[in-house]
Formats: sequence, C-alpha cells, structure tokens
Amino acid sequence: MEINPIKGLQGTITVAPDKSISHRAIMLASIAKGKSFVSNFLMGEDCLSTIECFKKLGVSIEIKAGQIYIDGKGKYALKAPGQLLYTGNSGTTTRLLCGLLAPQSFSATLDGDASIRKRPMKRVIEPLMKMGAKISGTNGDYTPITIEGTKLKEIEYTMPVASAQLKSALILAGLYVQGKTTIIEPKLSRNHTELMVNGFGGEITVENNIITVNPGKELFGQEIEIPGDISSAAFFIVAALIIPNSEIRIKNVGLNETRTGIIDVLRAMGAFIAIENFRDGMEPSGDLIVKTSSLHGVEIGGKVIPRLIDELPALAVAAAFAEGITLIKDAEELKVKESNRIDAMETELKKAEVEVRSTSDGLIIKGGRIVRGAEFESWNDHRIAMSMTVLALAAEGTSRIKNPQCIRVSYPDFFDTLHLITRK
Ligand code: SPQ
Repeated sequence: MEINPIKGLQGTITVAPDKSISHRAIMLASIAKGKSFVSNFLMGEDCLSTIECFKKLGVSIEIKAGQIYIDGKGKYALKAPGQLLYTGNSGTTTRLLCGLLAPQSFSATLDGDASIRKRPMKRVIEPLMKMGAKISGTNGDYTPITIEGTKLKEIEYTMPVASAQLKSALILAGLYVQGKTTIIEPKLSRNHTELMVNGFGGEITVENNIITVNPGKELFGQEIEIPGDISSAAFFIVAALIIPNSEIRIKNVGLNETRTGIIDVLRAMGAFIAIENFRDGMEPSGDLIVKTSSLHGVEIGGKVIPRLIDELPALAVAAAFAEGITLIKDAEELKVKESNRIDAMETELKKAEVEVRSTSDGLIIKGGRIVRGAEFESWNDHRIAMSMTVLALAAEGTSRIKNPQCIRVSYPDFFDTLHLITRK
C-alpha cells in the first residue's frame, strides 16, 4: 500500500469497538445462564476466532445486523469440541481459553497461527497446573496444547508479570473451584474481566493489587454495549497530534483507567487532548478532541506500562516527531506480542531515518528531526502496520506498507475511517 503525506486530519469519527471487552463478552455470556445481547461488538478476526471457538464448544451464538446474540446455558454446559479450537492470531482467545477449559469435564486442543505458536503459554499453564489442571503439549511453552478438563482447587498466586491475560485465565478458572482464588498483580493491568464477571452477577473483590474470586455465584445473561477501543483510537490520536492542521473528535472511546495511560503520557509530552461527553459506568467512555500539538520527549516506564502496553508502537511514532529524547523502559513484554515490537519499531523507525536504539526493555528515540517515507514491513502485526501508516502520513515523501491486511485482526475499517477525515 502506497501512502503519501497529507495536509491534515479534520472531522468526527468513531473507532473500532474494544477488542478486549468484545472477547470477554462472548466468553462470559457463553457460561452465563440465559440470553445475552452484545451491541457494537468488534467484528475483527481475533474476536471472530473467539466466537468460532465457543460455537465449537456448543454455545448458540448468532450474528444479526452486527449484533451478537448468545444463548448461555450456564457454567457447566460447555461441550467437548470434538475438533481443534483454532485461535488464529489472538493471544487473548488462547490464554483465556486455557483458564476456562482447565476445569471442564472434557478435553480440548488449542492452536493458532505462526505468531501464536511463538507466544509463551507457560505463564498461564504453570499456575493453572498449581490449581490441578492437566495440560500437555508437544511444543514446550507453546501451542498446540491439550487441556484435559479436571476438578481444580483454589490457589493464592503472585503473578510474575503484569498480564491481563494471565490474570483473566486464573479468574475464569477460579469461577469453577470451591474456595476463594487470590491473585496478586505486580502492577495494575486492564480489569475488564473483573468488571464484567461482577456485571454478570459474579463476585470478585479487588483491594489494591489483590484480586479475590468468590466462585459461589451463578452468572446471568446481560445486555452489553461495547465502547470504542482506546488502543485503536491511539493511531488517530497520534496522527492528529503530529500532522499539521489537524483537529478531530473521536466519539465514544472506552476510558477505563486501566487503559488510559496513553492520554496521560501524550499530555505530558505536550499534547492537546480534551475529553467531552464523559459517561461514567461499568466501562466509562467519552469523546476525545485532539489537535495538532508540539510534542517533546518524556520517560515512559513503571506502573503506567500495563496501562498503555499496546499503544507503545504508536507512542514510538509520536516520539519520532517530538523534540528531544523519549525513553521507553520496563516494557520487555513488548517482545512477546504478535511480533517482537521492540525490534519491529527499532527496525522500521531506522528506515525512516529516525535516531532510535533498542534496550533490553524498551527504546530510546531522539525525535524532532526530518522523518522520511520508506518501504515499511508490518511484521504481520496489526499494531506495527497501523503505527507505520501514521508515521507515513506525517513523513516526507512516499512510503509503502507491506502486508497491511494484518490490520484486520483488530481494526477491519481502519483505512475507511482514515479516509473519512483525511485532507489531501
Ligand atoms: O490478544 P492479543 O493478540 O494478545 O492482543 C494484544 C494486542 O496488541 O492487540 C497483544 F498483542 O493485546 C493484549 C494486551 O497486550 C490484549 C489483552 C487482553 O485483552 O487481556 C491484554 C494484553 O496482553 P497481556 O499479555 O499483557 O495480558
């Protein structure tokens, strides 16, 4: 795909529905009793993989006019799939399913695409085995893995990494044990599972970084409306900040505090980002107004990292256009995403002649010089493809993005939305 620099972004958009919340809505509705209805569900490939897996597990799920209807039959109604559960490119589907399948009364095998086969599963398998899970694989830490459902017992577990997927897998498993499961997070990660379990009638209590799952309660079907994904909005936020003459409104973006690190960091870099029409609720949301701004480098590390982990590639692009040095640290988790996002961003930013150096846990970017268009690889990673597209829109000269189709996993309409507000 060829991309030329543009004169500005102007107008009002909505962005793709939240991917994390979409996955969880299917999973919890599938084990709840009664009908659930999900509106503004993300029809990206990752979430469609989740739907396919649950259909194979015997759940009745219908997609009508972009809305999802799920007829849940309760916690113990999932059925043996009788075939492989294919999770595509989705880490969330793979890891959360490990937790949910471990306490069932049947066996199932999980596998995904080439990228999933490189993503570590031991972080989930180890604590689940402490709970008594029977999990085996032919590939060590990686998929394919087979989970032989069995009765589990509660544990108290201190997580070695801040990972919402690990936390959520343990929460889902914890819904099936007799006693209370306690999970201690090193840093606060996204809390959509905790909020949604409680929204379905479950009982999870959270005190600082300690999450306690009380398994006694039945879950009941719900109506869920999913807000826009701040991780998808991030590309438009950064684009509007670095492309001159831009002013955009992004409507109905999810503003759960465990996800808004990007707003905090960009504001610290000098960004104009205002919030209007804030709606409080289980998952708060609001409109974001973003205007072109002069940015300066900052240090990004510590407890903000899990609150913006998926936005770091987009933030690295912002850093390339910001005066001075941006240091991204404590972000080694970037190495085990759909690609090694530290290597990917270092390599691609260098092609644009940005001064950048990778470290063991992040990147050092010296910004504010001329950024040049080039031929960029997407690394088969949606977030790298969208980040380099944003860079290309603000760079000097023509760029090419190879394999932009990978964007479909989280944002099938990305380029349509971009065209809506592009001023050439
Ligand atoms: O689902 P997947 O492939 O892991 O997606 C990513 C992404 O960029 O879309 C990560 F590559 O998001 C994860 C995120 O990084 C989604 C997620 C969730 O929904 O629970 C949590 C984060 O991962 P982790 O490993 O920190 O738990």
